[in-house]
Amino acid sequence: SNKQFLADYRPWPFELRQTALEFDLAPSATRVTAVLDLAPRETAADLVLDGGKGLQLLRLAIDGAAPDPAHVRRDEETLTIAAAALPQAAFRLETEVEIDPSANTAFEGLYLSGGMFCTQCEAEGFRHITFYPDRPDVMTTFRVAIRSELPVLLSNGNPVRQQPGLAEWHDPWPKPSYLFALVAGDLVAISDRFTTRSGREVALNVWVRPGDQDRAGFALESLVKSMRWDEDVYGREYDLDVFNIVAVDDFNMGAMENKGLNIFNSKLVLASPETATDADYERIESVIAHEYFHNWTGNRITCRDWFQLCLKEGLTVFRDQQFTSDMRSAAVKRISDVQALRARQFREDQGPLAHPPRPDQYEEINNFYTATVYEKGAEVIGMLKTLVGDEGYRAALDLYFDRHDGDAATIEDWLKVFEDATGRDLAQFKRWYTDAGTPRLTMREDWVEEAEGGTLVLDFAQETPPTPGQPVKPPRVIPIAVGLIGPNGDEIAPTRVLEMTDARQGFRFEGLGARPVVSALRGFSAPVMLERVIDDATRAFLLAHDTDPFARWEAGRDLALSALTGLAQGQAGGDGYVEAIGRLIADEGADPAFRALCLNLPGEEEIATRLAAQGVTPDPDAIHAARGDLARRLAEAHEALLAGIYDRMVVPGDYSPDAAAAARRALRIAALGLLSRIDGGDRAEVLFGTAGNMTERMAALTCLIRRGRGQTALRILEEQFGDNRLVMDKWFTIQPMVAPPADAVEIARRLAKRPDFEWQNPNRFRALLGGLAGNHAGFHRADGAGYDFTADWLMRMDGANPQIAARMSTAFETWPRYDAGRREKALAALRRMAAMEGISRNLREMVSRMIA
Ligand code: B3K
Ligand code: ZN
Repeated sequence: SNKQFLADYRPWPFELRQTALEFDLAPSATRVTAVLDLAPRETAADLVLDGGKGLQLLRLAIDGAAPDPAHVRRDEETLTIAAAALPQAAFRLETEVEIDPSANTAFEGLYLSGGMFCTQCEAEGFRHITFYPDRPDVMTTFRVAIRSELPVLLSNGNPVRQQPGLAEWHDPWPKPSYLFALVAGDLVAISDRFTTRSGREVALNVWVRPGDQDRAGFALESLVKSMRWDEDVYGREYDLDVFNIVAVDDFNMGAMENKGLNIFNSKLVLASPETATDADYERIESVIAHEYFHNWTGNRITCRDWFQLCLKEGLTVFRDQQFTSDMRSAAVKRISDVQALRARQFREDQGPLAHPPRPDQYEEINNFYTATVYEKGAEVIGMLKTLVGDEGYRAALDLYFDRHDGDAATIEDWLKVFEDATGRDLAQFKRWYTDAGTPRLTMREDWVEEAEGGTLVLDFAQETPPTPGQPVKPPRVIPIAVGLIGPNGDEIAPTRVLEMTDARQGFRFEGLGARPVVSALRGFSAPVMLERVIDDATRAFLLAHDTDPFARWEAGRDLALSALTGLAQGQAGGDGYVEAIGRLIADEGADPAFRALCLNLPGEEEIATRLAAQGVTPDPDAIHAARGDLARRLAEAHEALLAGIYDRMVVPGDYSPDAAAAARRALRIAALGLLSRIDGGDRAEVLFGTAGNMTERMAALTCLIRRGRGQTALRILEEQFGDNRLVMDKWFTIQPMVAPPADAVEIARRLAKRPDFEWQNPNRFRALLGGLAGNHAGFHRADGAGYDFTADWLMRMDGANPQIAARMSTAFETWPRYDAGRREKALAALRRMAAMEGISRNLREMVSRMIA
């Protein structure tokens, strides 16, 4: 196999002093000339350059002369020039290659999307453009010339020359090849200006296809907010004269932080009230921020090697989460981040794909852009900040920027700045980076009544189940934020952070009057699964009184999950939950967004995950029925309250995507979702016909489909938006996702036959296959039809775009938790994929890890 190991890291034996590139663009025959100024660091090293199969080498020269062919070796992935053919001192290497962007269906390297040239180089796409040391620790300045008749020609850095048919760009900031970008097309910009704190004038442009300008404004505003925030909160300024963002329709992921030229999936740029939901707006704002923040955490300071990916991704996610908390509601943001972490990262950690935030081996690095590297990577930084405090964090970050600007750094470098800035020893803390798995934290309470008042002892035990390749897990440092609430509902001890370092550890709270109720793991202070003995009455008490919004929400969540896991196993229950929710939604003083979060029942996948963590085999059909049942009971019990909310939470005036308006809509549609279980869908039908915004229309459509009366609305949406790709992606997703489980596969099959199922477009493919995978009981249909349908499409996609096939294969990652019948069918599908002739390295690695 092609496995790479962290332990094998060696610096590149050459110094690269500058890179000059020249592109002659043509759809099927683009010429790329690369001039690399090199110098050997060690004597007698061969020069090994990365270069994919698609590069046709036309010319090779060292200091102007062709080397002796006997010293040049080409294989499928590299071009090697023997040390014997290299000068002892600085030399200039020149190559010219021809590539075919029109044949590039993998969307990695230089490719075409709707007639426009664009690039995606992270992680290892640059080697499909030219021969190069395509590794993040080789950083240099770039000069780029682009020849093309297309009107807009962009690359990184500052423009040097713009004339018809030619543009030249210079990027003065040394960067690795993965941050290179080029765009050429018939584009228009909406523009603004930004003056940095120290007075640099920056031109801001969001480039879109003609006609899309009126949907790009929100992205541009989000950029300005991000630039200001990074100055205010981290003291980080922008460092070029222009900042360009380009929207493209064919893109493998969300967006890319190329220096000065961010390239975005169009779904993360284009938004209007009629086409985008509140969630879309919030996501656009946070991804624009994320990519912008990479300018410092990723670009100015990059990663030494790809094992260190969470150095830039975990930190940048942490920063974008802070940004969104500041722009919107911190409480709501924290709760939704935890929900997402559990849905994606805990799921990953529980299954065969578990890996540490800093893996130490991989076959295909693109398979490691995961929830563990990103979201858990961010959680680890949150814990660090909790442990060292806000000031310690700020001092460490200042030191990080100071010490490592211009570096390709490591997790060791990162931890060292925290140690140096705060004096703390982080040796044990480092396990969060190197060990996989979600710790199970058990809490036991002991109350000792004494003469001068009682003592509460909290006993914690931590244990992390084995993960692939890591059978034994030593204890970690776990910051546990705890508060105490008195019997009358008043907080009697404010939040205190307990630092657990041992496998078992007790903490005492002395001099207490009466026995308090413990609010544990406030703010979700560590990414662990907390288990405690607690009854429904205490949970309801916390839901009513906890002062920590996360812990308060969590109490309600726990009530719901204990009801649902019981119901899914044929037990009775749920009355306590129904009652507690009634009190909460009647509380007009509570934040509408918070009430909405409490009203939304846990999804079926989350219920399955909870059952699996308890050692119970989840039954998808029973889970589906249990959830439907509890939703109906909630609606019946609180019909009048919910109807009142639905009628009152109308947002007056023009649509605005701000947090307050979005919160009212969220509560309104949460009420609608429940009411539609008992009103036959009548309210939803009215709302679909009258709402002026996509948030409410999609919510209404969901209810209608669930009630089996979505056909008319689906037809209307298609008539209105048939030529809008982003809306039609939603249309493709919602049908298999919300359909009754028994119908989901047939619906997906029928949709896949439509001419507008342009499966090579990643968004469209993800819409359909992701929609089906999002229907828990539908995907896990007992006869294996969901598995087979998905596997067939993954194999087809693998031939065109291995990254997308591999990414979507994670639909299977939970297979070991189900019953023998389902396991056998899922495994058969995985084996069928593994046996496919010509399978990509990407998909092969994923399926073999899942089968192992
Ligand atoms: N750094 C890119 C992700 C690249 C994914 C390559 N397979 C976007 C981001 O995290 O900001
Ligand atoms: Zn990122």
